Amino acid sequence: MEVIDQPNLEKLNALNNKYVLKIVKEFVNLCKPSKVTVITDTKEDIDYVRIRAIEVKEEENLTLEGHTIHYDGFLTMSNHDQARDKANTQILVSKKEKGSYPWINTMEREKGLNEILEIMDGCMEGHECVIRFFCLGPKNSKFSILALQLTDSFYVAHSEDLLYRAGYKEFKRLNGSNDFFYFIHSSGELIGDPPVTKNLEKRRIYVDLQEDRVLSVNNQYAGNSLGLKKLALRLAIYKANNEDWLAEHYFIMGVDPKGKDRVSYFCGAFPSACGKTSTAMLPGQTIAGDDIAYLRVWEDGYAHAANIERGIFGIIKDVNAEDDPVIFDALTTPRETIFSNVLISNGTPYWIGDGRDIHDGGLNYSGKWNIGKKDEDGKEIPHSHPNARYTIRIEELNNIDPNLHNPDGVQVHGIFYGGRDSDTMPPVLESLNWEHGVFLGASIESETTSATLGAEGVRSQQPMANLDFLVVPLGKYLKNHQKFGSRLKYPPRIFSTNYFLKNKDGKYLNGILDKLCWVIWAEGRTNGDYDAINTPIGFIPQYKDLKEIFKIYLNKEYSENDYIEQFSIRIQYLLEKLDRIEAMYKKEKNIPDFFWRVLKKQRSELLTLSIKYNKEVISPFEL
Ligand code: SPV
Ligand code: MN
Repeated sequence: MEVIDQPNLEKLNALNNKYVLKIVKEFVNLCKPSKVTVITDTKEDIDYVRIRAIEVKEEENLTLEGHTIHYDGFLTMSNHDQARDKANTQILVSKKEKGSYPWINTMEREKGLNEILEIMDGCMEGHECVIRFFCLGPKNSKFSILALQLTDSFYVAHSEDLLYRAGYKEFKRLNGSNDFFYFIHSSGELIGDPPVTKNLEKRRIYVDLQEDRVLSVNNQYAGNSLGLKKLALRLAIYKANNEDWLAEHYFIMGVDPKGKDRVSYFCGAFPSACGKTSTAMLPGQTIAGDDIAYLRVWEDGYAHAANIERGIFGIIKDVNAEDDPVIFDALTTPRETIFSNVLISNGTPYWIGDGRDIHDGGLNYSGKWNIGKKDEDGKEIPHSHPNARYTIRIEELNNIDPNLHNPDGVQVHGIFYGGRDSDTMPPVLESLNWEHGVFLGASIESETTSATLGAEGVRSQQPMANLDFLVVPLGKYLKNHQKFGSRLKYPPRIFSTNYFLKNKDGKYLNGILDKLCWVIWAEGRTNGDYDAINTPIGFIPQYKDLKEIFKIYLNKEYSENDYIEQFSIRIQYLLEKLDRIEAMYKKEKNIPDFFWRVLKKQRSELLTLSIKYNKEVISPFEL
């Protein structure tokens, strides 16, 4: 490996880990970078990554100190690298398993490896490859999993620095063990200025469960490229479901109700672009994580959760001073921040829904941009991509939760599941028990958004908002959830939320900050503060409690009419939803019995209700 000079080799050798050396040798020989640089946990090494990202033009400095812009590849509005590529993300499995799970892209391992290793042959030619070491989860804790990343993208290496905990020292503590995940990434051949992936048609992300590794090539978008994000989540889901813990698409937040001397921790899973980060960032509350958490059964009888990350890769669309004041403030003040795929004019970033008039002119992911610019297919190119993002450290925020790095994680009191649902589920509801809660999570539906490639606005089932990342059969995943709860003395209460309910005229029934009120109600429920109305679909809030919460937290008059519109039980819609859920789950063998039990009970109780009241929509005041 003559591409590694002596000082870099010494950094590798100091780890005393033959397995690390073997991986480095194998992939340096295959990918053929012109230079290899090893990044330890020192400031000097970390600064080097940031400086090189600018030098190689993967990022460019903006006016505010610490702000940079990065672009991902773009050809047209439907052919680009601005979102996760589901079709080319494959789980490598045995011949026998291939095609046996309806929701998982599977490929025969040998075939997949042959294909991707061929694409990766020489993929780093002319590039510098960086080797980075990280720790998923707090260091020195039951949650920690170590991760090794090789990449020829300084944007990827820099993003990981903002998003993950440095782990070179942790690797030293491994004492030569091979117990870690590893990720090989290459942007592949680059084109243009700024340089972006040229061969998007050869983009591949192959998950090799057998070796605890993911190989990713010909992409830059973080959801495809960053090993530690959604690629590691897939490996962790496999591990968790074959052990006894959970690896989930959860935020973690501390909920701090006014005038009550306590903070209760909540997790929450929402499909992309359904209000997940803005829930975790609600004013007056604290954020301990915005995307991925590991949960374990703890000695105190609670589930404990830890954020595997330490930063946020958030959707920037609709972040403005009014609706997301905390994030907006963070993004408009100097601090280390990577903007991606937004419009830049005179060193200032602009994005959709930023509360300003659309700025005409500047540079965006399509190059030089003006209002009205169209792609090759005649489709209008928005100034900022709907899935444009920002990357920051949670430590930069003043709403950071003090337990972000606690090796014991936090005690989980409640879990939210939500989707983008315009007509069926009420804004908030509490499950009847743990199994019913697992059912609630398993039956999230959501109208698709711009966070993945493909059509927008199509309703799909999104169990636990984790289906995109599932690598074990759904039945096994649900069973693991059920068992997890049954081992807890105090299982978290489970809540479903829906921020997207609309009236007959297609108008949203809730303001963007109303979600604070649902969160406060849920927190109160976990502490016995509020009674609730028992319905076939779960416990719903009483009007008087919401009226008070809206007044205290938003200074808003919450009317009886609002309540009736939002919390009426829409029997026909709910029954149709059950039919869709049943049809989906019937496609999979070995769905646990409890799931069917809950579904049948809910259907028969809804039918009984509709007969009793002889109507399809029942006001909560009548229940
Ligand atoms: C999501 O889409 O759920 C994200 C961003 O958190 S990505 O990294 O693309 O997964
Ligand atoms: Mn996510």
